[in-house]
Amino acid sequence: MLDWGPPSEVARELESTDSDPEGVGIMVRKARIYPVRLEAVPLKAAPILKQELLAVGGDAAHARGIADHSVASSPTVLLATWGQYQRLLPKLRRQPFALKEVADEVECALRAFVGRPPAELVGAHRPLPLGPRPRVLGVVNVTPDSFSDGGRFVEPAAALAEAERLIAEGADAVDFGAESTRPGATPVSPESEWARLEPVLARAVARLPVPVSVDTRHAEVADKALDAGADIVNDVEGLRDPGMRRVVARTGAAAIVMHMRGTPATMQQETSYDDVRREVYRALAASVDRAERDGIAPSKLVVDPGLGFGKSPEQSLELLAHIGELRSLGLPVAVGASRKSFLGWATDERAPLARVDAGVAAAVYAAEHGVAIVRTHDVGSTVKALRLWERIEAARRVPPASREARDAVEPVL
Ligand code: HH2
Repeated sequence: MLDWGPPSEVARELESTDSDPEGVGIMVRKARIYPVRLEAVPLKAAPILKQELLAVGGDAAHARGIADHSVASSPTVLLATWGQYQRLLPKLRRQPFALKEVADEVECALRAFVGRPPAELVGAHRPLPLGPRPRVLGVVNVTPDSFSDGGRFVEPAAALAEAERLIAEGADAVDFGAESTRPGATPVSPESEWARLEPVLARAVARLPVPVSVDTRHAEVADKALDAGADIVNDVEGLRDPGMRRVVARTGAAAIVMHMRGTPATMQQETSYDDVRREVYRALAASVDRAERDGIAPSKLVVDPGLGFGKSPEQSLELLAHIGELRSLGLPVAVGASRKSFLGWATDERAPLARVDAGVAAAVYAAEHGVAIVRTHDVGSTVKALRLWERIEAARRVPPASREARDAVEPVL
């Protein structure tokens, strides 16, 4: 049995048989199926799509109702190798019944498999370099009531010392928050939030050698923070407020668009989803659309599923399990699992500080699934785990010897 992952490992294994390099190149392309899900393929298009896939050696699953015309459209899962898609796409583009649009959608999904994340996230003042391992966003809560570190960093000097400690441990950026967004937290007015943040931020941007992010859902706080030198807005309300979108667009800040229904005060009454993965995906796509329409460049945006925000433990776990799917949105993905209650639920640990190991495991899982930014309180252990992950990845991605195999492991569209 062979336990291989990326195409480079497949190629080197095939090369080790002393097979002909051209043959290795061809076989590498056959070793992996790229599953693609389309949400609503029209009734007339679905059977043609299946036929065309079968003709190239792939397959497609759609609703039984397509056969007896009892549905108008169907979610469809396509199964094919890279080479099979290359033969399929030109054929679809010559067909009627919206199959050209289907081809475009498939191509966009395939891009998510092979596309590299941008080299950096350009903040309002400083860039945050991205990849090859996830960047670590260290958390400092300047609040009396945050769920895991509330009260520890209310004093500006303590907050700053914590930020410096996180950077010494390897944080690539620091996220300052001055309003707890845990379920049931008392909302804080923008004035009080800024009163907590201002003395910290002014010193932080002058002293810290990394980009500074501000965790706020209030446009006026974001505006003042960016003016004071912050680089990134981390908005748990996903840029829902047009005023927040205006601030981000005008200042050139980067923004983390997080998913949450309602507000921190109401979110736990909104945990009913038919299909949490798809609903979070669609909501994030809509938020990104709104942001782009309001003049925020895609290169400024990051998406985050908002684990624990109006989600049951099972739903948070499901979102984490499928976190890689969010890469289909074509943007870097961020995730924050550290110390959260769903980790406690999964590992039977009640105290947030007893969930550090589980948070590190979640970060490694996220890395494995292409996440670009991990938000955590526990920077030192997360960075060490991710460094090991990076070394393991590098060992899996040693390029094969022949040019043919090297070309095959980096499929292009
Ligand atoms: N989680 C929290 C706060 N902000 N931002 C993003 N992008 N993603 C998250 O998962 C996320 C977030 C909750 O953690 P914390 O800040 O420690 O708690 P509190 O809201 O109680 O201050």
